[in-house]
Amino acid sequence: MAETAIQGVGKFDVAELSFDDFKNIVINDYRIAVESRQASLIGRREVLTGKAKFGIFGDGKEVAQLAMAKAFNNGDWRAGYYRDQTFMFATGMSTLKEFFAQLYATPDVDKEPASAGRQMNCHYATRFVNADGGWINQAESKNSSSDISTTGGHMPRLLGLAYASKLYRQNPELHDMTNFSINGNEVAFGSIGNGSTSEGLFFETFNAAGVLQVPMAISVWDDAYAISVPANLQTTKEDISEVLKGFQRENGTNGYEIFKVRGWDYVALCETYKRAIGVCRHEHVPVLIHVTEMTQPQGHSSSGSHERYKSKERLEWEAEYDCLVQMRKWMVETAIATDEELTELEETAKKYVRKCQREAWDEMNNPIAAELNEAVEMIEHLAQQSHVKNDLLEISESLRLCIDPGRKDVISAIRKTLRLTVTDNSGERQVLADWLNEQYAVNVDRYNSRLFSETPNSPLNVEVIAAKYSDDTHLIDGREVLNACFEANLERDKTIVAFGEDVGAIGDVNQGFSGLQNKFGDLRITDTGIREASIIGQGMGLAMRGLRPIAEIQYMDYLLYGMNVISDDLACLSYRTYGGQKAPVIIRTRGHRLEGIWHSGSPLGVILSAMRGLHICVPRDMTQAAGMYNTLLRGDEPALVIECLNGYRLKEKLPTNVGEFTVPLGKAEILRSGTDITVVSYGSTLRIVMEAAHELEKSGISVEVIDPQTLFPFDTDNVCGNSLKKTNKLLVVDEDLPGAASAYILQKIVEGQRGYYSLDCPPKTLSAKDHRPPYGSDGDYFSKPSMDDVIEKVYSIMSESNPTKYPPIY
Ligand SMILES: Cc1ncc(C[n+]2csc(CCOP(=O)(O)OP(=O)(O)O)c2C)c(N)n1
Ligand SMILES: [Mg+2]
Repeated sequence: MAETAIQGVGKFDVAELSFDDFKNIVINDYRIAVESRQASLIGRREVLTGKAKFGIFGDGKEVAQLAMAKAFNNGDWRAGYYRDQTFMFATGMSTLKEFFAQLYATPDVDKEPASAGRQMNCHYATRFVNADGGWINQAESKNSSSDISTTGGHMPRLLGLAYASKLYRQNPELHDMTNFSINGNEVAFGSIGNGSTSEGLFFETFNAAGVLQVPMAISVWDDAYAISVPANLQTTKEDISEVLKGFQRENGTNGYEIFKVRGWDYVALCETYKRAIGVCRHEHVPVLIHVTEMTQPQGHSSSGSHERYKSKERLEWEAEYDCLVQMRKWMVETAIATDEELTELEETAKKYVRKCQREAWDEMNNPIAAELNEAVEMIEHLAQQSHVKNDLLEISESLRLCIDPGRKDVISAIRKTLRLTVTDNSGERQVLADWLNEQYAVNVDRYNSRLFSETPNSPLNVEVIAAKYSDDTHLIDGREVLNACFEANLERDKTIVAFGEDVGAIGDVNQGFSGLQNKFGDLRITDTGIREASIIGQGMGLAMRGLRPIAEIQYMDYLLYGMNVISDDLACLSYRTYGGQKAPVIIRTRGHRLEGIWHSGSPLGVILSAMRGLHICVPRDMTQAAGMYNTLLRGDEPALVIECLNGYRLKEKLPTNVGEFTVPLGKAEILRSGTDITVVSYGSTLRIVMEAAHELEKSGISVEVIDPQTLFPFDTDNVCGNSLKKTNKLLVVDEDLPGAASAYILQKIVEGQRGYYSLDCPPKTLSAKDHRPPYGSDGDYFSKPSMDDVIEKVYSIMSESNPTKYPPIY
């Protein structure tokens, strides 16, 4: 049999398939599965011999994935997990060489397109953002959203990918967006392990899809274990489809179609997937395909052996019911192929996979070997005239002898050489230093780039347009400014949708979307269940498919319920795909002071640490918020906008260009000029700071108040640092915990903007207390910064530097 590459599964639904055609399709399928198995076996060996750091593979899950791939069409989407290599090969979304390139962490997007070497092995992704930042034609391609390692963490995203099909089908205005969807016919395929169905995110997503009736097909790969923990400790009745039976749709109800099939039964699997995906695609009904009796021939991962926790009987059963063994048996029994033919196929597959593995290894290592040789030569050259000749020769020799060297070995040797020769002034040393700097630049691109989209469509490139006001502008409630902004944007861009708890019928709890569902319909302004994580995932999936979602989290305190999705999935999407994927979802929420322990939150420290990869906007009022939405809706990156909870009824002027004016990100504003001290604050505390500054003026203290407006990016023009050159004193005020967001702001100004050199007294922070604020006005007064606190803090700083002029108050 000729040497072959994986070419994708054949479909059975071709009219008048002859037995020979049928045979060929089955044999080709078997070959894909065997090649996939070989990849798992060799992959594990590569880890155990130290050539790769970690391995987790899809062995034991191959046959079901052949069947799933047959049902997967152009335009469809996948959100899955680390067992899906056979599916990726069978659909042509990945190749064996790419599989090994990822195993070796090859930091080259051409060789490893899923993540450019950033993700562990078997974490898949297709690239749907072009180099210029535009979208590929998703309707013509097969699409896999980028995997994450957290089990079940991808479920909310799956919901959004499926929900996009619903919008594309049901909203006629979107029917011309044929680069993204053909009438919403696309199915979102999810895969998840049996153990991971215990996660809350699975159940939350499952319920939401049943409510929404979206074309989502979840396959549960059930191998009866989650690492070492068996099904009886994971799942009620040890059977997830049994437990979920209540979701089965019945006459006149919404719900699911639920299927159960054994993972080694090729024929039943093909039939089941055909039926299940047919219902899902045509009727837009979510389906669950519970694939049981799967195995793990090599155990969970390269980190341990399953002999430790599986009984002898279980291991014997797994050997017998290995899906490849069963498929092979069936093929021989039904005369699809002879034992000899299949043995030959297996031998060929083995050689072919080995060849792919070697090529991937060479492609990873040849550039490093070249860099290493260059480095050795340069170090030896430098050694000839160095006072530490022997030390340098030792470094070059051990570098030359390094087994399976990595870039870190090369760079580390050079850095050590430069340290040892710090007093040398030779040209050779300079050559080495220049080379190192060049390598740094290349390595920044390899290892540190693309946290954001870095495309021309970045919101940082959106044109700045000032707000305009007419002469007869009167004051209205802040929420009405937002409402007008949203209305104008919904009118302008048919891809914008907004959803969240109470966003639809009543237009959100503070009425920012009031009246807009009536005007634009419930597909664009939509109520959701109470399910923050899947609200974020819903937004993420929509944004990946070319829509512009505003996903609302009712209060900032509830953001924590969606935080895992934001942090693990959304924030690192661009980074972990080296810019190959993006999801420009705007998360809208409201926070800062109001009432009580769960309605006054301002946990910006948590947000800044967990959400790097999103723009973090903290508008001081609704006009600034509107300008930020206008900016973000014209850019292509995700963002969080935190409106001031207590600001909706404060009076503001309505700009005449309320849907057009933009507030640039990262641009701080001086709200009040002063000469004695700089106070930096954001969000709700700004009003207090402004009132305090007014009071302090009466005592002869001139306060400069700066609003950074966005915490990420932070004051890119050094407005704060420049202010310190004038005032030499700094106070940061916020209502987060002490040492949280205020510490971040201090780091940005004192270190990043070199503010330290302008200070003539220690910089200070004024934050809330360590605990959450108790209910009621007195609770607020005694736990969050009040005007009295700001005045006295500013005064104390002034007093510290001039006690005669500013004697202590009390
Ligand atoms: C949120 C989270 N918790 C724990 C883990 C560690 N972990 C990785 S795989 C795994 C078991 C998953 O079992 P299952 O869902 O049955 O999938 P299988 O590996 O058996 O296919 C665990 C606990 C993780 N990656 N993410
Ligand atoms: Mg399992």
